[in-house]
Amino acid sequence: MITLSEFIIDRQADFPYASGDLSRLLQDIGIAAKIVNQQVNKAGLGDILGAEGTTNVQGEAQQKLDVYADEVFINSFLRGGEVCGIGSEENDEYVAFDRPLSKKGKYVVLFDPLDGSSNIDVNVSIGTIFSIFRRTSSIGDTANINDFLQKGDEQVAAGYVIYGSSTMLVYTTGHGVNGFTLEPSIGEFCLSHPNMNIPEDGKVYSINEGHLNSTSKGVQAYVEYCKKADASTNRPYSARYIGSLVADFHRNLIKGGIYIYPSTKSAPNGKLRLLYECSPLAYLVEQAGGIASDGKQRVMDINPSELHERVPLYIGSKNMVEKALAMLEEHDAPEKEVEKAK
Ligand code: P6P
Repeated sequence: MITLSEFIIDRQADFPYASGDLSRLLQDIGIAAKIVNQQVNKAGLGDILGAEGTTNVQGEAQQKLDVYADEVFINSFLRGGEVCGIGSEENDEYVAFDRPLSKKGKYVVLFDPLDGSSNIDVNVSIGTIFSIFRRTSSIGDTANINDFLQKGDEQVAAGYVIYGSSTMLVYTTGHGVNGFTLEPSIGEFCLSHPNMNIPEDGKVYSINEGHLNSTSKGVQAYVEYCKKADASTNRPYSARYIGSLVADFHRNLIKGGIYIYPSTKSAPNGKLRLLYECSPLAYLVEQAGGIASDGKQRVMDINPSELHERVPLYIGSKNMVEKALAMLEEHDAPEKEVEKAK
């Protein structure tokens, strides 16, 4: 049984110039995840349920567990010293740490402390998503916005924690994807899913069909394609939509599938945030052999312009995402829009 800490140290050799800072940062994330897991596991018991009575920058009611998870991860990064600043769904602005030790930190972390938090009160799996960049500002200076507005290709590590029937931490540092399951009896994440690869095909499509009438013709055509019987292409697919991105992504990573959060009339850029949801999951899925697109371009190619920027997301099995993108191209091409305008 290999623990997360042992694995991280072993893999440090993948980076000849590694000083151990990234290794320590990844271990800090593992510790924070165990602390959050403690509370998630008993959310129904304490008074930690229910909204904190505040709203985040997205205007979404903040659940107490959201705020708690945000604080746990921030404190872990502050204590570790490897991080000079953070961006989080629960904080309107980025936070530049002003401790002298933190100003020497080489990395910034963007994270969604508890994605899918509306599911907390109904006991559905939720997750933490994180993305790690090397800072672009000088070591010793105070972090600035440019440290955070980096495109996905610049990530040095990315991953998620899923608090589900078991608690898992899945991450990549650019050398494949590995999954660790929390062994409660020893309080350690143990390697359970080495070298994860997403099947090129799957039988599951994940999209909120309640929004379908406000999506493009291409999205509607792809969903109809998913439902049409054709044994030669494994269809009809099964619809699975948990309302928790990490849970839908994790299932599709293991079994194959596609997750779509498209542009809609009310949300032209979709709902999901580029920097701490789409970009880290795009890094993971590409490392696992899959594809992540905003419908027009590779998610990892997008140059962010603001911290909480939203983008549409098509992510999962290579052949399924390629088919979806082809149907967007066929039905939503700009010249089609010109025809409509006539
Ligand atoms: P909708 C949760 O709020 C989240 O960010 C993702 O975890 C989830 O997949 C999606 O939004 C659900 O959004 O609009 O379908 O309820």
